[in-house]
Amino acid sequence: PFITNILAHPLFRAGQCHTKFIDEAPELFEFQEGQDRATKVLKYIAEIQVRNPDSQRKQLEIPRVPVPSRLQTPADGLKGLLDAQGPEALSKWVLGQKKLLVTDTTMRDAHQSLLSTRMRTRDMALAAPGTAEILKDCFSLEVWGGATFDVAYRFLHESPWERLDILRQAIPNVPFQMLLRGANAVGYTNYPDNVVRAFIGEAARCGIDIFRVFDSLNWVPGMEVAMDEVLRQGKFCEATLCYTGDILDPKRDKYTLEYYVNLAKELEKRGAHMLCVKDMSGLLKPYAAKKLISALKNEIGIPVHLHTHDTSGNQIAAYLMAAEAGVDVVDCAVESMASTTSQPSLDALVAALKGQERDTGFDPKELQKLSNYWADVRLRYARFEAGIKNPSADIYRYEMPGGQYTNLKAQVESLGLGHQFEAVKEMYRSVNAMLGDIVKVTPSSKMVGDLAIFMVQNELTPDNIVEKGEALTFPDSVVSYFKGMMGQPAWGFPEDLQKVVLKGEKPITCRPGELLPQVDFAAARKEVEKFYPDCSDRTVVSWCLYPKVVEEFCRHRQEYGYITRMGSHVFFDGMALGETNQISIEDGKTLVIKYLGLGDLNEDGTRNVQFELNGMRREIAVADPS
Ligand code: 3PY
Ligand code: ZN
Repeated sequence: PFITNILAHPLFRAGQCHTKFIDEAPELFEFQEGQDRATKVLKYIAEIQVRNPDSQRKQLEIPRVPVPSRLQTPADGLKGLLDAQGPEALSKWVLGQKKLLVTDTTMRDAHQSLLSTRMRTRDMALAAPGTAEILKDCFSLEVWGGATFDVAYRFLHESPWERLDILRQAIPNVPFQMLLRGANAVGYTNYPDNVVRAFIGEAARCGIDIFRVFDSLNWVPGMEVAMDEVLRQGKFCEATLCYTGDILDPKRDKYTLEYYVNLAKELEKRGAHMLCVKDMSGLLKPYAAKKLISALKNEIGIPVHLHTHDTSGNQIAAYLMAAEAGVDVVDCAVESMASTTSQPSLDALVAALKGQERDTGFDPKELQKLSNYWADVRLRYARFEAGIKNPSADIYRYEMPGGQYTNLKAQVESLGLGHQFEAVKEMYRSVNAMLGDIVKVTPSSKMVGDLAIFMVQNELTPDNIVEKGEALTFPDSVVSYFKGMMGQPAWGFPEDLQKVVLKGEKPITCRPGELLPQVDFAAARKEVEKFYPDCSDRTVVSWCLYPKVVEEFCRHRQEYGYITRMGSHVFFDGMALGETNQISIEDGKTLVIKYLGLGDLNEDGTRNVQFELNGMRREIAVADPS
């Protein structure tokens, strides 16, 4: 291969090789393996090139805003305290603080809610050193969990575990937080207990410090195993009550102040180090926040962490009210990734509290650097924006989680029902009423959305669904809900509808984990090794959660190589004519790729795509779909 490389080298072919030729051309030593890896990456780009004509391609990467740098060793943050003294000590420390503490959600919920979860690890990694410095005083950074786990594999062709490794290494000083859907882990259905435990164990080993555990119906048994495992791992357990309804509205008599206080007490009793009030739809109005947080601070002894989405535009006000009522921590995002369906702006909160009793202590000028960086990154993800440009107080009517509010339109459009979007939103509301007013958050919110779409598609109404539904097969999520596989709603199921959906199948009333057979991990590993030899334990756990998605990810990696560090404009759009890019495929190994153009169509339907790879011309033939 060495001789082949010499013969193919442009300097050799141009007769320009002198005595130092070999020293100055390290690419001569790239033998088969390196060539193969480079070819895979070229193939990935070539396939994008043939799908989109060159004339439509955006030009070179938008100039990147310089990434804020950090000092050699990042300044101390709370991670040191947590590691040295444990979760109880952190919980106590929080209670002793006067300032309002903050969790930054930019790398998880903010892009999940604004950009369909599509933020790539590369763009986070570039922000990480600056984040370690500028956000060193955060209570935590929410960087993992929720929908980011499967979307990383499914759409970004990257490993969520590697993302965690990279961020952990760059940000060793601030606690990392993840969102865990209780028995649904990071999926949409309950998993066997040993899978939930194995997943938490791996996440803890890979760097998650704080686990925010919730159940999509506020059903405590649905959180039981996850909470127990977090505690067993010696990690910080943030148990969650999901807020729905309106405690200020006397006509909403299910989700009352008493309901929430009782739930909070139960979670405290079960060993939580902190309580999260998860206002996933942004329904906690400012005066309700004051009332709820005051009551919780009076009734429980653990700190209270408030999470919300600013869909209505009211939520900085809600945070200020909550701060007055003594809330300990609130969730915010860097301002260029904040507001509307995302979290309230960190920059705005910092300014609002400057010089006040609960001053957060952040430096607005430093925060601006991060905001500039994320504003620039966000431009690259414009295609994933839902076009929500203004606050929407109609969220109080629809009660939809931030991410779902952003995504539902695209989901409805993809089914050819775009013209019925308003009808689907109204139906979402009717479905909630028909089900007896349930908590709506992943996965119960997805089920309500699926059922609303299904009802619009099939011209069903709450009045005729029991009669007309006999002849219909309901969506999987709806069947799973009525079977009890998402847990038990506090006020039960509507029985007549349950019968129609289940068509003779018997629902369960116990924890699904009690019935699901435990997974045999050795057997699971054998299955994964059929398509991915020498896989890690964490890949096996991922496969137990998402078998098809993980198999496809592994196959994609075998076919297209390691593309996690490729620039996002190349990853999504390919390269402009004449553009040169450096793409790292491992530490110390960078490919220099120049795109030269498309060649003619071959007889077999493939088209040659022309590149220069590390100075040498390369043509890659890929199927041309046109
Ligand atoms: C998730 O479960 O992904 C959520 O963000 C719910 O709010
Ligand atoms: Zn959220």
